[in-house]
Amino acid sequence: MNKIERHLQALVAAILVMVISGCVSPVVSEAPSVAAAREGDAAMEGLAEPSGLEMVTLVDDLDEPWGMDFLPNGGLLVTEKSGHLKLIAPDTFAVTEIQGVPASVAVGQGGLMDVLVHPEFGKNGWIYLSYTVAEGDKYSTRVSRARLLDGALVDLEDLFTAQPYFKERRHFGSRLLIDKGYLYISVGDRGNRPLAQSLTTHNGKVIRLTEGGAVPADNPFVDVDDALPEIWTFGHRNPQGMAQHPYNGSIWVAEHGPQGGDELNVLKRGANYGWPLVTYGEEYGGGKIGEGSHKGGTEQPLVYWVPSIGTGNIAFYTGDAYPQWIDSLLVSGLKLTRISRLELNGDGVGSETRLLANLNLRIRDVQTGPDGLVYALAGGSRVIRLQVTQ
Ligand SMILES: [Ca+2]
Repeated sequence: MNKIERHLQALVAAILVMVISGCVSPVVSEAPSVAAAREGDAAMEGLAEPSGLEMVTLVDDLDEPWGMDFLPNGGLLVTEKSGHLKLIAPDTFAVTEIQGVPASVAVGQGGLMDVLVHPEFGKNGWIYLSYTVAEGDKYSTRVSRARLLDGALVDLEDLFTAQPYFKERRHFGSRLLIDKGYLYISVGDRGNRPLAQSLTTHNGKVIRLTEGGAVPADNPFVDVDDALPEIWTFGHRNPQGMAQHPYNGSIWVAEHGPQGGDELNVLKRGANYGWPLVTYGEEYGGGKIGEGSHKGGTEQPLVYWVPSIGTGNIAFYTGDAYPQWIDSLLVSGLKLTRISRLELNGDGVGSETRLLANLNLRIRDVQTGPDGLVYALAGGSRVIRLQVTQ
């Protein structure tokens, strides 16, 4: 081999090393970080004892993630409030952006909010989104669906826009749920409290439509003059959590209350949940709201929190990855930075424990993955997973 050949051989080897190392560079730049998580009695002062739980951070560079849902293949769709829909791959946790997402506006508490994968996604490909839209300097909540195909949304259909639009930039609600072909949408009071008691607007309501966006003929107010026929329940403040009971099929809603007034409610057709006439809370900084805690014709919450935990989304846990949690409701806490675990007791709940209270992360959404593990959106940027270490 002459000198030129040796140089060529060295050059080829160097290029090969560069190409190979380029090809195998990891998709995830940092190993997932792990922190000890603790679980303890909800009423206890200070931190609980170590509980054999750990919190693994799978992704930590999202921009205010708000909602998430799993695809049948284990991929996780996550919304960012700024208007982006991300797909997190199973196993590698590589993040890609879904194309064709409808335009939303990120103002105050609004933006791109919930994402829901249709229960029969494998047959129809539908994804549902809730998001804030603007008309001049006023805002509302819209729900659309589209089919997810090759990393993009196609066949976009607008199903619902809450009426009317308001300048206020808070209390959008916006959780989505499908049950037996019906789509449920939670809408907040938008800061206009008295309208939660009016059947002529969508403020402070849970909406029920067919999954294609039509008004079902058996909705409770379809025959009431001036009432909006989409309304299923009313008297809600800012319902940001919704999940279906695994055994009796009822729909439970977590409602972000005023100071000391977060609620967990069980939806009943046509019922009034009381806001702002009835609440266990008070104005931020003190001051009475409404008429007290009870009133004829209004539903009592199943659970209320004093002080408020700042409820986000909720999820029933029926998996077996954490033996002590079988048959629990998990409630995200934004203000008290925890997941509250309520043991199911018949159609109600029993004792409450708190998870992750030692980690100081705001929890926006919580879901059970197809692997039976609990996932959450935490700290304004992370997807985390809870794992048992022992
Ligand atoms: Ca209430």
